[in-house]
Amino acid sequence: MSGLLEGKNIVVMGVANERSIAWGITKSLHQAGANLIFTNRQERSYKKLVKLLEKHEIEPKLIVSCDVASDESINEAFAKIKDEIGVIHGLIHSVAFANREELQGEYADTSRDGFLLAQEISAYSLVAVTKAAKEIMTEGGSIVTQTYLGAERVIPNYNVMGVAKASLEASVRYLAEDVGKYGIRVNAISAGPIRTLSAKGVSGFNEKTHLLEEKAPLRRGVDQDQVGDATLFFVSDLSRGITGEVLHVDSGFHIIG
Ligand code: NDP
Ligand code: N5H
Repeated sequence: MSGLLEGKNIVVMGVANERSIAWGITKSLHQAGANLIFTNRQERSYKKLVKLLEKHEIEPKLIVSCDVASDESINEAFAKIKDEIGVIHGLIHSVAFANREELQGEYADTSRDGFLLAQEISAYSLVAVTKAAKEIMTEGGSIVTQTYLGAERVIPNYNVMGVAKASLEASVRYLAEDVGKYGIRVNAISAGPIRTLSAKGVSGFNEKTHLLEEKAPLRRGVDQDQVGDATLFFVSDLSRGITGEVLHVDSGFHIIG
């Protein structure tokens, strides 16, 4: 796979630590020869990222701060990427947030603010970054986001995030139509449960991983590296005929009734 992304500039959003899905993606893209640009929200994530890159001897092209809750922050981040890098060829969106107390109990109890927050950070953010990224994807490109089965089915506790992911998946289709004429593709990976910082402490996570090991066709869980390689496929020209798609990387769990 080495050389598949040689000379391509790819922006990766959402590395919080070594367990992040975005870190699995980073390793796959790096092995394929990509030049990597990173964005973080929290200082803590920035520090973790710098250490991880050193440990794995990956030289980042640029690391910029970006809080997707703010248009100003997104605009500043992409202006800096434009100034220092110029053209980009790919964007990895691996960002989501909902209030922890709304990821349990009844969806019907979701607050107005909690609903809007989950939509803003987990779904609208893809629209906002696509808008910014398309301006510097002048040679065509590929945008990849991360979703979960809870967008398609009612999965206990996923609640407000399930509705946000449904909105994210619909956005993938609408955005794919908009930017297709510029040679830009937009796709999503729907990963099975992976133990990350976000997943920490949320109710029902352990049962979900056991369910995959018992019921999925492949009878095993999913890891960050599998999502990384599937994302590499979407970023690379190997997937040049595919856009507006949601690809399940879940040991086949979603086909089981
Ligand atoms: P992580 O906790 O590792 O990553 C979540 C990231 O979201 C963090 O890097 C965090 O940045 C970022 N983030 C949150 N709010 C903002 C914001 N306002 N602006 C910018 N960045 C923000 O968890 P995962 O790797 O699990 O999550 C990545 C994606 O994968 C999410 O979309 C998640 O829904 C999806 N997913 C996860 C699955 C799983 O089982 N883990 C399964 C299917 C999909 P910071 O740390 O700087 O705050
Ligand atoms: C059915 C399940 C289990 C229940 C639902 C979990 C949903 C998790 C998604 C969101 C993104 C988690 C979240 O926002 C946590 C925050 O409230 C608290 N955490 C933080 O603030 C940490 C420090 C930062 C880094 O996190 C973020 N997000 O910024 C779903 C699981 C089986 C699969 C899963 C875990 C899916 C998913 O979308 O992540």
